Amino acid sequence: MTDNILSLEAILASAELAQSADELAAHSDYKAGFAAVIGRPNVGKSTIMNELLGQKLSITSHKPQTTRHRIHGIHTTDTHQIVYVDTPGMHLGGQKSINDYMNRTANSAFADVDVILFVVEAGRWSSEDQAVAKKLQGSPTPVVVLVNKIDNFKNKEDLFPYLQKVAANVEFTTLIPISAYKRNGLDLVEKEVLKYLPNQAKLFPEEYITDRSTRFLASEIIREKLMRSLGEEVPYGATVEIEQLKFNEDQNRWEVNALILVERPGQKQIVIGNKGSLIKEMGIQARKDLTTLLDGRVHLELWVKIKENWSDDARALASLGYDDNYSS
Ligand SMILES: Nc1nc2c(ncn2[C@@H]2O[C@H](COP(=O)(O)OP(=O)(O)OP(=O)(O)O)[C@@H](O)[C@H]2O)c(=O)[nH]1
Ligand SMILES: [Mg+2]
Repeated sequence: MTDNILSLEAILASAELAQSADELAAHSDYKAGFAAVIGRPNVGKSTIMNELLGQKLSITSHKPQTTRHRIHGIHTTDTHQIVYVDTPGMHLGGQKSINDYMNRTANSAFADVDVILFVVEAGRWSSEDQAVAKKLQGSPTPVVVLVNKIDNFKNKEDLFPYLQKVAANVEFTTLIPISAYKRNGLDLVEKEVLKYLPNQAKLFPEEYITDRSTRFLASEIIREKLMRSLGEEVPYGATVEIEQLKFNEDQNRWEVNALILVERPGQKQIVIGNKGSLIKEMGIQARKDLTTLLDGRVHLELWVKIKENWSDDARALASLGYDDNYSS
């Protein structure tokens, strides 16, 4: 017996095992996993993810179909790591390749997550919400419904008929009314998500906030300014490609060259604006956010080019980063 204890001590004294024993202890109640944020366009998915992360990662605008790619937002604490998966809004209209890409991307985000956050907009239930609800029927993954934008209801009791309608149409485990704007209910969301995460070690190093590259985030910042500044039609025909992103030691600044691709000459003119006024304004806005992203001075050059029909051409899409198997 004494012999056994001694040999156990000897084994634990070996550096390798002692370390793994430590690790085991540290991870035994650590939780980590994925929470997909899904729903139709414009319900506030990206705003919610940003607020849950406590920082702006995913771009937002009042126009539907702002998010075009899947993007991970990683929230790490001493006790858990939640990887939120922001997704493009699932939509019914739009027959172009880019619409297929966006819907496919959103659909594939359901797979292999620990919990689904289905976002709807307080007071609005459309055929697109219904289509998402239908997809979730019989889901083996738990579904939490987030009824967002409750700040639009002064009298919260007026919400009840809507909540009942949602309850009649969606199979869910929990429904949480929230306002991303006012940060109401977000702590409840995090608590709810944690219920479904398995005990396991971190999935990403703790300093990671996303799985996406700086280049990708830079192009998204510029695209956000297009979504926010342009009228109804044009932003859907526009995409952004970063041609150069490098730090210039001599000038002590980042140099970012980006191409805004549009589909028609008329769109190019709109993006440029009267005597270049619109592109200049968008550049000022984008540079501000890029300065935060890159944590340094930024020199930004924007160019507009026509690439006909890029949004309905599968090969052009893939070459522009609309790729199902993106690597960064
Ligand atoms: N009143 C109100 N508006 C909100 C709230 N959350 C988001 N919004 C607004 O709703 C609009 C859409 O927000 P997004 O976060 O871009 O929505 P989304 O679901 O990611 O949209 P897509 O990317 O197009 O699918 C923006 O104008 C937001 O400012 C909220 O809690 N209250
Ligand atoms: Mg979005």
